[in-house]
Amino acid sequence: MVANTVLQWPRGRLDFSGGCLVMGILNVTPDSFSDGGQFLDADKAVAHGLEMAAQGAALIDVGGESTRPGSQAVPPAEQIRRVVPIIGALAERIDIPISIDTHHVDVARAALMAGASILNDITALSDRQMAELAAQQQVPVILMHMQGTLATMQVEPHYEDVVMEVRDFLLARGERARSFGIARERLFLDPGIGFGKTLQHNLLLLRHLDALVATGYRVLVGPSRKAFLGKLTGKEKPADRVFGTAAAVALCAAAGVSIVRVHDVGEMADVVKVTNAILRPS
Ligand code: PMM
Repeated sequence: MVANTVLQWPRGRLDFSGGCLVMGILNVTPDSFSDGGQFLDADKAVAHGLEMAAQGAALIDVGGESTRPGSQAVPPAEQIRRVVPIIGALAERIDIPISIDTHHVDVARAALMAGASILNDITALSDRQMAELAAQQQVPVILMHMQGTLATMQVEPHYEDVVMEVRDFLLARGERARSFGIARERLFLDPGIGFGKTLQHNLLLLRHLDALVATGYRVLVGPSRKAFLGKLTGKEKPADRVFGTAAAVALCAAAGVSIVRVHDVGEMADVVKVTNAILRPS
């Protein structure tokens, strides 16, 4: 089991010995479902990244394309234009790792050159060039499950057994990544909350995170402000879903998840601190 150890790679380090860590989300997009448009201005984006680092983020995830259901694809050149200056400015000023949220190899390469050191790929290395890049650059990779494509994923998602199907898909992608030479300890499995899932599917995946944790891979989960929380609480505005997010984050930390991907870093850093302390009395 690697989950509770220190992960070290040539350009970064993450210490999981105290339990779950917080990843802060920095979407440099006009249309992300919860924070779209807020951080398109480069200065504001960098300031927000610095703020999240100060609030306790262990890493920052930068993305230049919205992944909301049915969203417009953003050409790689435009994604690069959005994210590279921000990654460069942040990498100069913070010493926590920066991940790039993209499934385009050109964006990934440009981001790694600018100072990112983790790949967050919602297509779980579907493009073999991404796998080759990750292996060559020796960076950790987040492998996320999605049913269908961004355009189709929320059109009647269907599973016989969502927990086992998501686990088996991620295990197969983990094996595939390893066949490219990416070390097991550098891979994170992510069930992809909201990506081709109904409310019930999301709840089942969160209820049975042990099935993913038991694989021995580290696990990352992104429940933050998502629509399933709105359905449960009646909160229509994503920014009003902070307490709902907190419930999911506490349960993720308790289930042995290594990283939670969140918007509200200050609040979730507290949630994780308390949960970790209850689980691991010193
Ligand atoms: N969710 C979103 C975007 N990227 N990446 C990973 N690994 N896991 C997620 O759950 C995930 C992701 C969509 O949420 P956002 O628009 O708030 O970033």
